Amino acid sequence: MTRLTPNDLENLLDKLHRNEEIIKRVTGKSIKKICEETFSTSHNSEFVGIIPITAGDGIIGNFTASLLAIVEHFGLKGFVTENYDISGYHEAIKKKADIIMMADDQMFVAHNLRNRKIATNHECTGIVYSEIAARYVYANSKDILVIGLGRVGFSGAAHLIKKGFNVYACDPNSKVLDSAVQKLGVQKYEKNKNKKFSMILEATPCEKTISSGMIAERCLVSTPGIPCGLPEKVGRKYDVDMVMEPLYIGVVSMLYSIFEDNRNL
Ligand code: 0TF
Repeated sequence: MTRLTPNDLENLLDKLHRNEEIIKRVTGKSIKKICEETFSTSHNSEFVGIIPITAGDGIIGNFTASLLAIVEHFGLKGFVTENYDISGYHEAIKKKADIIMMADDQMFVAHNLRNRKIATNHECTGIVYSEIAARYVYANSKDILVIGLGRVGFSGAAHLIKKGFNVYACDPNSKVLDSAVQKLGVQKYEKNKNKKFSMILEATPCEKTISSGMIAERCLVSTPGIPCGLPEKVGRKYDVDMVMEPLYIGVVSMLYSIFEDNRNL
């Protein structure tokens, strides 16, 4: 997992609006609608407490402020606690937060205290970016490529298999790849077979993971990966559609995954 930097979080609202537009164009739906449909939940005026955490490499400038901006962007009220860590948790409960959000270097969670649901960023990021890829309006088949089978890629691949897609996957670690073949039923992507994809989920912390040989005539790359795995030159040459954003999309997915079920409403 790449640790975000304050730089990644600069102009977050611009990136957010740009990606919201791209998502609408390439899937026909808003990110909120996609999350509502994926998790069958909707929000209910939850009050969100966000706690800065000093463990490990410590506070990331702008991280908790960006989370608050995201929460407020879609109409919820929230606050960043003045205190850090356990004292921050105590403060959030005292201020009657319904949802707690906090992250250290290993884990980023959202916990809904009303219904006890808990979300992890890596799982929800995998789910939402794979959903976006899977909804590509110009897709020419149900074949989809997942690059990188870490926590995000694995979660995305599992979600796509559940949805009935033909998932091809690659990972530099052959044990990880073999395990996903066994556990999930993904197929190994073999470079020499010259198979091209119109939907790609890229979930690695590496550059240049996507080569021109993988890309179909119309192609969507859906990626939370920082840095970007699609070389700029390749992206331009093939006019690839790309959804890529550092925080917002994964956080919306976390929130929807813990909101109240709306199936019985
Ligand atoms: O940087 C990360 C993750 C975020 C994934 C977003 N898709 N790559 N995690 C570290 C967060 C540390 C936050 C810090 N403890 C704080 O400011 O509270």
